[in-house]
Parts: sequence; structure tokens; C-alpha cells
Amino acid sequence: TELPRPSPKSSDPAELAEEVLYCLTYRIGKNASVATRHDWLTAAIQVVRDRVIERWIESTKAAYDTKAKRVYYLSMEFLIGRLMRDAFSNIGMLEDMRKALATLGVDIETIAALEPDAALGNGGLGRLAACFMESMATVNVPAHGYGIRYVHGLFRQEFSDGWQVELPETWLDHGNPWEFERRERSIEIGFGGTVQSVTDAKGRLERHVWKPNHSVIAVAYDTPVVGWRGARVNTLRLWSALPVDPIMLAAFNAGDHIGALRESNMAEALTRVLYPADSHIEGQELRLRQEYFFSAASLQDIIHRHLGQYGELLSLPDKAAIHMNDTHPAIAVAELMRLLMDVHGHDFDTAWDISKRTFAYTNHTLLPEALESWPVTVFERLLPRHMQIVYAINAQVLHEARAKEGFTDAHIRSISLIGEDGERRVRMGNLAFAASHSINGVSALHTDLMKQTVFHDLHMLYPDRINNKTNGITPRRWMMQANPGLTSLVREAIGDGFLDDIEKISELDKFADDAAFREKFAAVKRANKERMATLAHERTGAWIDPSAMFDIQIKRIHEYKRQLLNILEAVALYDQIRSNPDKDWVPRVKLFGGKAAPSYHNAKLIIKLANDVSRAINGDPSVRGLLKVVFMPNYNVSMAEVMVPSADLSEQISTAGLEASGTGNMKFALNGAITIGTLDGANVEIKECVGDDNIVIFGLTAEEVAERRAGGYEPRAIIEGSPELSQALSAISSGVFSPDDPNRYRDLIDGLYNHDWFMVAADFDAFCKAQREVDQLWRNSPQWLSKAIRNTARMAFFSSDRTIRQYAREIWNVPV
Ligand code: DL6
Repeated sequence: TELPRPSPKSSDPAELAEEVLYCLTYRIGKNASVATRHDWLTAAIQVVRDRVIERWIESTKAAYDTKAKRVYYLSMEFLIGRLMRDAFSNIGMLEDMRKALATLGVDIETIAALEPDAALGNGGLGRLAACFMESMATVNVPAHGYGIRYVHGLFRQEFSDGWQVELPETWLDHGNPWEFERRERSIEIGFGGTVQSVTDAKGRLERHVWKPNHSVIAVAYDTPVVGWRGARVNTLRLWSALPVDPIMLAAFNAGDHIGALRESNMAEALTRVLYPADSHIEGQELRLRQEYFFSAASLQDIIHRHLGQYGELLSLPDKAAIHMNDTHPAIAVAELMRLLMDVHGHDFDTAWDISKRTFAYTNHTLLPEALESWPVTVFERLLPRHMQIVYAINAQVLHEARAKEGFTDAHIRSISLIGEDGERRVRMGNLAFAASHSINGVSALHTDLMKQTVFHDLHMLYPDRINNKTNGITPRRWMMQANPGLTSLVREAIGDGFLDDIEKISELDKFADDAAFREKFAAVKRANKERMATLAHERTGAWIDPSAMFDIQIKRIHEYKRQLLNILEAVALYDQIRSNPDKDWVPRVKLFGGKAAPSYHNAKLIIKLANDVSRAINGDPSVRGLLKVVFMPNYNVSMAEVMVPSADLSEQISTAGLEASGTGNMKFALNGAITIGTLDGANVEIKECVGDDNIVIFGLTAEEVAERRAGGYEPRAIIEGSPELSQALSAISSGVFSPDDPNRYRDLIDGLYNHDWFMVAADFDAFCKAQREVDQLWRNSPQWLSKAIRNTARMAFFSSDRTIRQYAREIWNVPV
């Protein structure tokens, strides 16, 4: 029998169920009796997508009709995670859909768990971009995100005998029901070749013409991004590469079957994989190709849209704000200049003025190994015209610097877009800075350090450009969806106002001293910990006790984030528990999660150490479960959604001055975990918001770290002066945790004795002391709960809605 075509308006579960069946039948071509769970998932996504489409078209049209200024957010990474629940919840249909699917015998949670976790990013930078997309839709900023549609996102992590093994991630295996392929938005992107000068009849230079010797086609894939209550729907446009000539027939017919596919293979390689290093630039040519590919496609798309509406480009800065998420899209600067000058006939000064008023740039790291630069030779070969433009921009910047009083040759060398120490390199940070009217850091401390360090001289030259925009997280995903128990409890206590205005969550503060509320808060946490314990058992086989303190460190594995400090503290505690078995130890579970860049030797060794320590401690009956260490494999956004709400203690222990902001710190505190942390990144501002009594701070400040470095830091003396640290290190180096290979950790241990770049030794005793203070707080449960509740109540500032409003008002000049 023919199914009636349901109207995608109703939220009545019976009608929704009809819609699901309709999609299953007419779009997937199956009936309920043969549908797989993936088919149900696809049908459910299509139902929500249908709801969103009308609003999407309306939002797009309204931006056009009102001639609104648009924001273009260029990012190499969007760490999106799953979208179905986000979309249902944002349009207020999650519960209705749950019921609708139940009437069809389908459990929404089961199918939601099948949705691939789109991991088109490495860590903080990519997840921030995803939170920003959701917040821009929520606070009604007309925005387009532009990025790359990687076929393989961040690798899947498995452990083999405790070692990280990387396996390909295949999020597109079952198709992607969210996206719309836009073949009509195909753009040819050139590489290499030569530049010709066109002159007029009198021999004067008219313009340059770039003749690439190789091209690929960029094809757009659009995903709708829906804001809270469906306020507006924006577009995430991801580019995929296709060959211009998919099969070179002449070669094929001549029998060269492999050669005939060369172009096709080369094009597809371009968008096949995400580079898996987040804080270290590998400098391979393919990476620069990726950067240019997506930046150029995005720029041409933006110009096309602007010309379509306004017919000229002088008004671009009034109608478009192009934001560069780190320097990865910085080549967009040279591309816009090229389009303005070579294609649209503007002179350099006009093009430069338009560019500077259009671009803004966010810096996300001060780590020198993450600051991008490209050898001039590679840049020139791949992008000869862009190289000329970079030189022209450089001439302009150096001219301005020479005119500035107090500028010495050393200043000039440091601000130059071309680094001359050794191999000549194009400095992408300096290019992005020079071309942007706004350069922002991501926490107050990070922004100050930017002014004092990497951009010191550029800041002297252009003192009104650097500003701070402290990061934020979307409370929809990181509280309402990840922690429905807490969300219901807060609604019960203070009403629904905070759902639309997160500032109102501060009304919860008064419940911190309410014993009955504390009990309910504890019950929610307990349920979240039980869910986490089940997940830990499923994924690792370990049983963890939900009544123990859950002490969690989840983030990329990096020496500056100091997972090693945390592991060493566990080793020291293990020793103390065995030496004093009768002391009233607070039962703790230390949970870890995170991936190491495949080429990062020490980070991989740290994972292996955590797993070795875990095996020894968890298997030692004398510990009696008072301490457990569990490393969750394949940490990703979906896993974070389970781990964050279950945490009692949040580990934010980077060497001060090195973590630009952190956003995990915000997610944990919002969900009622107490932070143990250094005065680094946004921890400083979290402390200001939650109050000194509701956070545990330890360790050197950024200033002290710098002083120690300058004064000749000697870790060996510190280690020898700390019996606990010496004991922990000697246990590790004598093979207590690696009896099969006692020397396994020699590199790590030698590093600590000889240089200890990340000052683990300097902070070790303070960290242990702070942990024992945490134990003391935990013993007084009402007091602990009051502090946890105050954390939740005082985190409104860290909503990405606030961050986006600041970007809109202070950088983009877009009304919100
Ligand atoms: O701004 C988002 C995020 C910060 O919270 C982290 O502190 C910072 O480490 C991270 N940076 C990166 C590396 N970036 N690069 N290049 O992910 O950004």
C-alpha cells in the first residue's frame, strides 16, 4: 500500500513515525521488516534534516534579502562528533522522536550510537570550530564554515600490548545522510606553473596572469548546522577534491592503465586524510596543497556570492568577515589579493586595504614547533604567483616598519614575512597578522603572552590589533545533551530560563548550601559514573567502582599537557598505599583518554607507561582497589560526552604558559567537577569565576616558569631533593612496570633528569600536596558537593555564545 506523504511539520509521535517509515520506503527503498539499524538511523536523520531544511532556506534567504554581513569561518578542522541528537534536541523534538521510534520497535539510543563520530579535527582547535558553528547559529550570526571533507578523519586508536596502534577511521562507510553534494559549486584550483606579465601597448605592466600546470576540482558538500530552538540554520561547506580528467583516455588506450589514473589518484589524495598532529607542523608538501586547496575554493566561493549580490568588490569588507582559524588558511590572504588584482583589476593598495578590513585571525598556540612556515622553494614551485604577492606584502610591511620610530634591523628581521635564519621560509603567522585587522588570543593569559613573545614586534608595529577572546563551549552539547540528568535537576531547581540564557545558571548558586539539593546532585553524578563504569568495562575490561573519586585527564597526549606528571603521582601514591596500607586512603580511579600524533615518540611512550602502570596497579591485590588507573582507548567527542559528566576531578595540569586556553577544563567545571590545575590558559579565568575556594591550584606560574628557564633550570637537583619523585622514577627505571623491558622508559626518565623542558620535576611536590588536599575535601562530602555545584553555577561566562557575541561585536562588526 502506498504510504501517505507526511507533512514535515508535526511533532506528534504517531505522525513522526509515519515520516520515518516514509523515508525508509521511498528514500532508502526498504520496508520495516528488512531494515537494518543503519537504515533506521538514516531514516531518522532524514526526518530531522527535512525539518531543518525549510529553516535553512529561510535563514539563507533572509541574509540575502536584508543584505546582512556574513561571517566566513575558515578552518582546516571541524571536530563535529555526532549530529543527530544535537539536531533533534535543538529543534525540541528529541523526546517526540524517541517515542516515535519506540512505536516502530526502534530504540533511539541504539541507533544514535551507530552514528559515526565525525572526527575531522585533532583536538581543541577543531572542537572549538564545531562549538562556534553551533553558537553562531544560536545567536543568529549569518555564517558559513569552510573546511575539508576528509575521507579519513583522525585515526582510530587501539592498544596492542599497551602501545598505541593507529587504524584508519572510516566515517563515510555508510554514507553521510547529513550532507548535500553541490556539483554546481565545483571550482577549479590550480597549482604550479608560471606567471606571465601582460603589458599594454606602451609596454607598461597591466597585470599578472598565473598559468598553473596542474589543476583539481573542488566540489562542495553542505551540512546544515542548526542553532538552539532552530533559531537559524547555517552552512558548513566542506570541499572534496576530484580530478579534472578522471581517466586519461589516451594513456589508457595506449595500455598505461595505472598512468591513466594518476591524476585521479593525486586529486583524491588531497582530501583523503586529516594530518594527525595538532601541535606540530610536519611540513609536508601535501599539507600546503590541502591548505591552498580549501582556502582558494572558499575564497572563490565567497567572491562569487558577493559579486552575485553586489556586483563589485569594494564593499567586500562591509559584507563579509573572513576569519582564519589559526594560520592553516593564511594562504587565503595571498589568494584574495590575487583575485582582487589579477582577476578583478584592482591595484595593490586597494586590494590590500580590502583584505585588511576583511580578514581576522585567531592564534591557538605559542609552541614554536606549531608555528607554520614553508620553505620558499616549495611555496614558489607550488604557488608562484602567491609567492610574488607575499613578497609585495612583505615590502609594504617592511616599509611601514622602517618608518616607525625605534625599529631596528632586529625588529625588521622578526616581523618579516620571510624568515632568513638558515633556509628561507614563508612565515604564515606573520602573513596572517599583517593582513588582519584583528588578531586574537584564546584566553587572557595567552593573549598577554602573544604580545610579549611571538608577536612582540608585530604588536609594536600595529598596537591596536591584538585582542583577547576567551574560548567557550556550547552548553547544548556539553550539558543539555551530555548530561540530561543534571539538566533536569537544574530545571527543577531554577526553571527553564538557563536553557535560553546560560547566564541564568548562576541562580543555582544558592542551592550549594541546600542539603536536599546536594543529595540530588550527588545522585545525578552517581548515575553518570555508573554509565562511565559500564563504558570502561566494555572498552577495557576493567571494573571501576562508582563510589570512588573519578579523576580524569582527557586530551591529546603531549609533554606540555603533562600526563606524565599525573602518572608519576599515581606511581608515588601506589607506593604510599603499599607502605601505609591502614591509612584512610580515598579510593580513586584515574582515567585517561587521548591520542598521540603517530610520529610523536615520547607521547606514545607516555601512553605505554600509563598502560603498564595501570596493569601493575590494577592487578596488585595489596592495593585493594583503592587506586585504579584506566586508559580508555580511542578517545573521541562521543566518549567525552560520557566521561565529562562522570568526573569528580578535572586534571588541567599543563606547564604554565603553554596551554593557550583549554576547553575541556570548561566542560568539566560546567558538569560539576572540581579542577586541579596550574595557572595556565583559561584555568586562570575559571578560578576567577568559580572562586579560589572552589578550585585547587598548584605549581609554577607562567612568569616563574620563564624565570626558571632563564636562570638555568636544574631538574636533577630537584629530583634528588624529592624522595617521592626519586622513588617513583627509580621504580619506573628499574622495570617495576616493565619487567619484560626494564629500559623501556629510559628516554623519558633521562629527559626528566637532563632538561625536563616541561618542568614536571619542579611542580611534582606541589602537585602531590594539592592531590592530598583534594582527598581532604572529598572526605567531607557535603563540602565537596557544594563546591561542585558552585562550579556548575558559575560557568556561564564560558559559553561559546558569549565568545561568539564578542567576536561578532568586536571583530566582525555583525549585529547580535
Ligand atoms: O583554542 C582552542 C584550543 C585551545 O583551547 C588549546 O589550548 C590549544 O592547545 C589548541 N591549539 C591547537 C593547536 N593549534 N595549532 N596550530 O589545537 O587550541
